[in-house]
Amino acid sequence: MFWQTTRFRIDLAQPKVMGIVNVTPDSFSDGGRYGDVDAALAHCRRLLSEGADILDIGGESSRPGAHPVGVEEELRRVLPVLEGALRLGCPISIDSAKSELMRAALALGVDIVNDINAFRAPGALEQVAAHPSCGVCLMHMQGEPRSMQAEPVYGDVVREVGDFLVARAELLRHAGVAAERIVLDPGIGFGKTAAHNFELLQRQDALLHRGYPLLVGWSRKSSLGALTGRGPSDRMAASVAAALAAVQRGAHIVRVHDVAATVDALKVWHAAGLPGRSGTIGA
Ligand code: 8Y4
Repeated sequence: MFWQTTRFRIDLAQPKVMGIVNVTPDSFSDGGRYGDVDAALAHCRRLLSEGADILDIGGESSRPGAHPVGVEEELRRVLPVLEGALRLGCPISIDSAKSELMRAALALGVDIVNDINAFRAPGALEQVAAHPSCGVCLMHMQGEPRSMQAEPVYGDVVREVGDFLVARAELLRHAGVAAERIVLDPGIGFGKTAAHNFELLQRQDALLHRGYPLLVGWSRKSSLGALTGRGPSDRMAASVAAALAAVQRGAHIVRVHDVAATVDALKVWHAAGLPGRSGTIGA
């Protein structure tokens, strides 16, 4: 299985690690001066040296309760970092739900658009449909970031998430986006209780029989805190365990903060030759 992106056709026979690069004021900020860009690019290089296969660069916090950022501000934060990151020789993903950001990032040559809103914003679908080859990640979210954790309700969360993702994928395909460009993501933590999230992990195989590769992001999320009683900065072991469980259950790409630890764990998992991932050792 492959993921077609702008510059790279990514082989998903082995699980891939997407490293998270947040370009928000609380991450690499000296108040918007050039130091922010340098710090973000230094972080990119570090994640690559640790074994990241893809870098996901975003300028808006999508944590529960976070307030939306204006387009101009997001462009100002993210574009200089994207420009530098595109010279690092690895696939670069833009984490944004805004069509203006997508247009600017695709014009720079970005490889993947990762949209937590699955291209539901006005003009978003048109941006990727107009591009000949960029990769897209469609993520499920119930509600919107500001209010999504208020009272998430599902009948069957796995079925509803799967049906939504396949419907969005079909819409993109009808708009001209080739199937090989599309990856699905259940959106762990986005309008879901801890119980919903763990059910999505336990029954993750049900999201694989749809023919599209699966990307999953458990890294440092609050469901892991609910289980371990630990805060966001102390969830690395839980995050690595969740990433391994997701890969064991067939995930093709894991989105993580702690690249070095995840890559180490995947090496051991691979050497253990466990079945799973289509039943083939290492496949
Ligand atoms: C601590 C740190 C606690 C970060 C929570 C968080 C996903 C994603 C996010 C995901 C895809 C996050 C942009 C949320 N999560 N994109 N983005 N899949 N495709 N929260 O699961 O990391 S941001």
